Amino acid sequence: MNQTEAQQQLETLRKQLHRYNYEYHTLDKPSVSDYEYDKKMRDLLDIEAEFPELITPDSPSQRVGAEPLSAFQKVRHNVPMLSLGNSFDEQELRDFDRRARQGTEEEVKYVCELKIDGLAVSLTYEDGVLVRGATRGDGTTGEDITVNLRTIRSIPLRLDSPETLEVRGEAFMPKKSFLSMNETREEKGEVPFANPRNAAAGSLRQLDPRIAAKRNLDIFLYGVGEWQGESSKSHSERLERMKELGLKTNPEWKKCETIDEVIEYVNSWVERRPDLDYEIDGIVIKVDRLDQQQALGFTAKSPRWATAYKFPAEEAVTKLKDIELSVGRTGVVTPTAILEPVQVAGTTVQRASLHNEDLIREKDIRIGDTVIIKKAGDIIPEVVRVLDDKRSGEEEPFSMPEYCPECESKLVRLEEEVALRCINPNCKAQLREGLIHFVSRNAMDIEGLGEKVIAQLFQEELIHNISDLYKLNREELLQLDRMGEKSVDNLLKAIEASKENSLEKLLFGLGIRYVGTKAASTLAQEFGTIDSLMEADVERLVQVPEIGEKMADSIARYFDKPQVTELIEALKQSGINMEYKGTKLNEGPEDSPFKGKTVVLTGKMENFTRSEAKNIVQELGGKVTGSVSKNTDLLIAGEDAGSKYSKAEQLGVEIWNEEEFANALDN
Ligand code: 1X8
Repeated sequence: MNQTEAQQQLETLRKQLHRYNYEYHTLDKPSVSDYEYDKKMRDLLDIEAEFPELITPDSPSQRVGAEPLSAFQKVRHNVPMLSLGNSFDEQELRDFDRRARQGTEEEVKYVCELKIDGLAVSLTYEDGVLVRGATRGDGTTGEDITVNLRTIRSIPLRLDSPETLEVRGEAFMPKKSFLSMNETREEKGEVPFANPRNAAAGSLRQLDPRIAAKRNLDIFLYGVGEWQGESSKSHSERLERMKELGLKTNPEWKKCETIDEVIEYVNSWVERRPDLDYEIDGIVIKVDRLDQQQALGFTAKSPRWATAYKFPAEEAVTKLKDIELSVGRTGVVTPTAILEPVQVAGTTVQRASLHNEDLIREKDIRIGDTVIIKKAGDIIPEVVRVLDDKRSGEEEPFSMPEYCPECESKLVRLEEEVALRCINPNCKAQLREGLIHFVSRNAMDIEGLGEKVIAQLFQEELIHNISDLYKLNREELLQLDRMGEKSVDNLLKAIEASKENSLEKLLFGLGIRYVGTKAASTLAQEFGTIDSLMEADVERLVQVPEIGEKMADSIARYFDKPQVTELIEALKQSGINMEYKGTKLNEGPEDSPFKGKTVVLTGKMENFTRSEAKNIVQELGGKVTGSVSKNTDLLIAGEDAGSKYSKAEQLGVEIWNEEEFANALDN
């Protein structure tokens, strides 16, 4: 066989194997026996062994890479991978529907899909060839786990058309595979995985792809990050098109014309859920039309055009052994129930937050009680109620202490709050919790500094506040339990790297009351440096779109504190970046009518779609927001404008019609 013949044979074999693979793993409908498949694969391997120069990355022989990696590379998602807002009951679904209809000012149809309980991943295809697979990570940056994802047989290495796109989906371990794998693990004396999701995540986090290859993982793809030349107009069209390309989509999705149909779909799955061979934790509801999705847009965390309905939580009965107190970063003292360990929804639960004293009173929870617990949103354990008839009389009522369990200063109850707070700014617990927040993913993102390590750092008095973090040295860290040379080196690297973070990460990390990630970004963009933010007074702060009075007040008061000024100074001394590094808001041309203005769009226009109008305003330096407030400079109203119009009139906001908008553009 010469090279040309080999090339031809390889192409034929690869096409056939690709097809068989797709039929078996994606359609679940094999057309040939395992024997025939194996034989073709052997032929392919033989030819590739003879002509290694003809091996391509999308060859069916190339699922398992040869060598383990030493680490995963970070991957930035071009389009962030967001999480979904939750709905827990029918009313919340109806609220979602109402917001969608009000936001679009149109009728809205939905697509309902199963919410797979696995690991969110992204797959990038260039000209139809799989080039990258990544984890969601924090939504902005994930890890490149291409080598592991390639081992999942339902992931095509090549699409049926040379498309360039990034699709998203959920990798998971089928229940059957999970049960048999755990059986084997237990036989071998290995620790079993707690649930299929952990098993899937653990498998994909292995540096050696041979491990993932053995784990029998699967995938359902359900969304698109980017798609060059995409023609779909709706999410349902997208799902159809993805399937045509050979991407595995979940077959159970349904188009629903009304929220009542959505609710019916949701209820039907509450019952059918146990029959599936994979775990689902809810139903995802998405606005079908893509133009409506675009009009609804996003909050800081999630799309406004989708929601995740979470199934009611599983409950369990256990004993409440004790109530422990902890002090949070804002000084709030929270009681936590210590429970007899019990399995709920796939994990062992031994603690549950009791929130505050009022709640303990209300539910009459006593130490020694038998209680029902559940996981709210299937994640956070809580005590539902006490089983009174199980009482022996020995149970002890609980009352909150008068003094801080950490620093012993007197606790106070601030006006209108149920919480008790420690207001000692030097309380060790608050500083410790503040540091835990400071290093967390959305804040300074310092990996390797877990809660246990931080607790030790305070215990050993190696750290007294946030700025001490940047003064830690190797020797000090090596003293700590479970910190070897390698973890210490990695930690020091992570601390060093965090100095280069853009300003918004620091702002969020400082833990200023009411300042979440979105506000931190807005402030960083608006002020550019921490110095100019610190100079801003409340009056200046409220001029920033989306910064309300309460937040402005909190920010100004925060930076007024001498210990804060000292902290910022110390952080500067340690070389922490205090500038915004992201792209500046588009400032637009000097003579733009929208420059620096906050604009709201409403109603239907004849010559512009909502998103065209939005893009134009943004290009010209305007900021488009969703609702009218006193910060709004201009409302552009098309036909059938509703409540936004009357609100703008009330507030005396300038209002333009389509003609005035078009004229402004002409000028
Ligand atoms: C997460 C999930 C989505 C879907 C299914 N399972 C999930 N775990 C779906 O859309 N069918 S969407 C999603 C997200 O956007 N975070």
